Amino acid sequence: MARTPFELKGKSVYVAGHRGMVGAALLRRLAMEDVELLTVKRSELDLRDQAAVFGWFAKMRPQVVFMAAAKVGGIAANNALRAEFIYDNVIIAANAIHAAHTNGTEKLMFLGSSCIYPKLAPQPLRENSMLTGPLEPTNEPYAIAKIAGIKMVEAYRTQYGSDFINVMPTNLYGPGDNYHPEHSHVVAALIRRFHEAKLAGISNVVVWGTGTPRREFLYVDDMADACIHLMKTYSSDELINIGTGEDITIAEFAGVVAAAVGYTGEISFDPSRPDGTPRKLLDVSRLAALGWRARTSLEDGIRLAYRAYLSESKQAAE
Ligand code: GFB
Repeated sequence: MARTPFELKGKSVYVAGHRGMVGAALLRRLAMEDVELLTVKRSELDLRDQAAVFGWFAKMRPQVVFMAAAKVGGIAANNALRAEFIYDNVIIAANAIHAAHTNGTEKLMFLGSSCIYPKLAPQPLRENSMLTGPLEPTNEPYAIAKIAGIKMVEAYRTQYGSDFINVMPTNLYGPGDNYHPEHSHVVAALIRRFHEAKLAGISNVVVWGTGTPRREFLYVDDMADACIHLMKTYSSDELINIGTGEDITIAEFAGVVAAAVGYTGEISFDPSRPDGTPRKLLDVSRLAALGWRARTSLEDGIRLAYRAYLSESKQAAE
C-alpha cells in the first residue's frame, strides 16, 4: 500500500477538473513531468453521471488520478447553494474514487479543503482535528461532502489496499479563478472590486464581514507543485495539509489587494455579510518534514493573480 517514492514517469495521468483553477495549475506543473496527460471536457463527461464515469475509466484506465473536480465557491455560494454543494461533491467523489478502484488506478490523490476542520478547532489546524467538533455552518454541506470523499479514500486503502491519499489545501487563489461578484472567493472578489473602483473613480470599496477573520492564502501554482511532490513522496492513510503556515486578517488582506491593484480610496466593512470561520491556519509541519514549502509570497502572488485577472478579462471581452 505505502509505495514511495512513487514513479510518475511514463504514466497515464488523469486530472479531473482540468478547466478549474487547481486542475489547470496541475496541468501546467505536469507539463514538466514525463507523463501522458488525460483530460476530458465536462460536456463529454459529467462526473455526476455514474455510468458515464465508469465507462470512461474502463476505456481509459488512468494509472494516476488527481481528483481536482468539485463544485466550489466562496462563503456566499456555499451558504446559498447548499443542496448543489453537497449533492455534486458527494457524487463526484463517489463515482471517481470507485471507478479508479475498479479500473486498476495505481495511485489517486483526493483534494479536500481546510473547511473540513471544526470551526473552533485549535490553531494551527492539525490533520488529526477532523471530526472533533462542529463545522462552520455556512459551508457545512461542502465540508460534509469533502469528509465523505476523505473517508472513502481511507476505506478503500483499508479494505482494498489502494494507494489513495488525501490532501487538504488552504484557501487558494491565482490564474483561472472565478470572479463572480457574489459567488467567488475573497481574493478574486477583491481584485475585481478594487480594479473596477479604480477604473470608475469610486472612492469607497466595501469588504464583507468585520475584517477580523484570519485566512491563509496559497498561490495555486505552489499548490500544484505540492501535489506533485506529495504524489511522488507521500503514501499514508493520514491527511496532509498544504499551506504556507502564515495567515493575515481580511482587513490587512484588503490592503494588500488594494496596493497591488493601485486602488487608493477608502475601504469599509459590511458586518451584515458573514465572517465565516474566525481563523483557518493550517499546521504544515507534516508537509515541511517531507521537504516542501511554499515559494510565492502573498504580495508576489497577488500581483501575479491581478495580472492574470487583467488578461483573462481581456480575453473574455474579445
Ligand atoms: O474566500 P471566502 O469566501 O472563503 O471568504 P472562506 C473569506 C473571508 O473573506 C470571509 C471575507 O470572512 C468573508 O466574509 N470577505 C470579504 C469576502 N469580502 C468578501 C467578498 O467580497 N467575497 C467573499 N467571498 N468573501 C470558503 C468556504 O470559506 O472557503 C468553502 O465557504 C471553501 O467551503 C473555501 O473551504 C476555501 O474561507 O470563508
